[in-house]
Amino acid sequence: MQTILLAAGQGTRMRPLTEQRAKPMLPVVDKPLAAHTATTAVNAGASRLIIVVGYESEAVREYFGDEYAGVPVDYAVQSEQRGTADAVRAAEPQLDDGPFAVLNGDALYDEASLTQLFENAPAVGSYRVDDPTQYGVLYTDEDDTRATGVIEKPADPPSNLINTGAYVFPAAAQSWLEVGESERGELELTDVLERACTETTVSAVPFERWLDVGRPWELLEANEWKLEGVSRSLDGEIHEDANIRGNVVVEEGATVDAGVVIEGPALIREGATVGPNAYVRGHTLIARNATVGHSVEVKNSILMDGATVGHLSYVGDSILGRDVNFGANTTVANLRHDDESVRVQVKGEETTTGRRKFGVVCGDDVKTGIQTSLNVGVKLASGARTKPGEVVLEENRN
Ligand code: TTP
Repeated sequence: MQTILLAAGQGTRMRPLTEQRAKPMLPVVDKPLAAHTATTAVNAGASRLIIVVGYESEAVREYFGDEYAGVPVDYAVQSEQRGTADAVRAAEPQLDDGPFAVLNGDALYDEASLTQLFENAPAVGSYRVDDPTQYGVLYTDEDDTRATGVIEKPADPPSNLINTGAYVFPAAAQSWLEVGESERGELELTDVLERACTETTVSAVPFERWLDVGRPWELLEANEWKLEGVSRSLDGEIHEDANIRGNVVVEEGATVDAGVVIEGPALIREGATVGPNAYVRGHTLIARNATVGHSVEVKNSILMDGATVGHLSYVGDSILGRDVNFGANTTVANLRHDDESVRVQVKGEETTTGRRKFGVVCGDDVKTGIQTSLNVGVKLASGARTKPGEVVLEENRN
């Protein structure tokens, strides 16, 4: 199945993590987010990938090259991010005259479901949720096996099956890509889905697992998901006094010093150093050349390449961008005293994460002064600085 992977978006809701990179290139365990999608797609039957690039495209091209997971890779450029139908239109000249799949490069799918999608074409992936009002919702027939339409964020949803953004369109849809602007001013692929539903039978394939990674806490969820799949493998240099529990991967070239406790699932990548006397708790990714130093506790967090938390710190449920440096004793709050879900500003709007525990999000090159206190849900823009002893209660400090 020829498969278009959409990876041109600006990822504005994911800022500051996307200030300097495309969202599909954000790290999820051992590879970029879109590489998980691409691998799953190939295992499910994608015979060829056409990746639509636009925003910060160089790194995408560099990573995927001209072959990935044994299938050829081509690129289409969407110079202006005008919407998903426009992105597919950019790729259309490269399609052969058969049916084609379209997947979001910022979503995780499970392989069995994607296989079902490819085998039941034309098809759209659906996912059952309790409250569909904030999603695109499918109209379906009585037994939910056929999609008959789609509606965005309805107050009165026609079903609790939402659109996963995974489609297989019939060949004829190649000539249906010129759609009008939607209410939000974008050219939407859901309009092409609507047309497919009227012209042909579109299966609604129920997905067992699916995650749309649009906002920072969803990147933590993506890592939580994919860390569940790691098997214990200790290839780095590990001090005999370190205590490694459960499914922990310490890659060759990583160092774990004396007195360290690591609880899985966790991944310590090549060039990273942990300890002495550090505590790394479950669902943590310590990426390449990152440092977790003496008396530092890190839990359920992502430290991107080169990030350093050197001394006497607590980092919980947080994402630290590339080359972030936390001064000694920088401490992150990840729980509200009233036990409510942590809220984060997303494009200027206070948004609930739905998580009882969520810490901070730091763009690349953030540096905190010693004894900085960071409140729950704080975002620090790339390159931000804090003073020694500073208490950061608010968002988006520059
Ligand atoms: P979105 O998540 O809707 O858009 P985005 O990635 O730009 O993020 P944000 O809304 O936070 O700014 O996009 C869904 C998928 O489609 C995603 O994989 C990116 C891709 N896309 C394009 O390739 N081109 C586009 O013009 C748009 C809008 C999205």
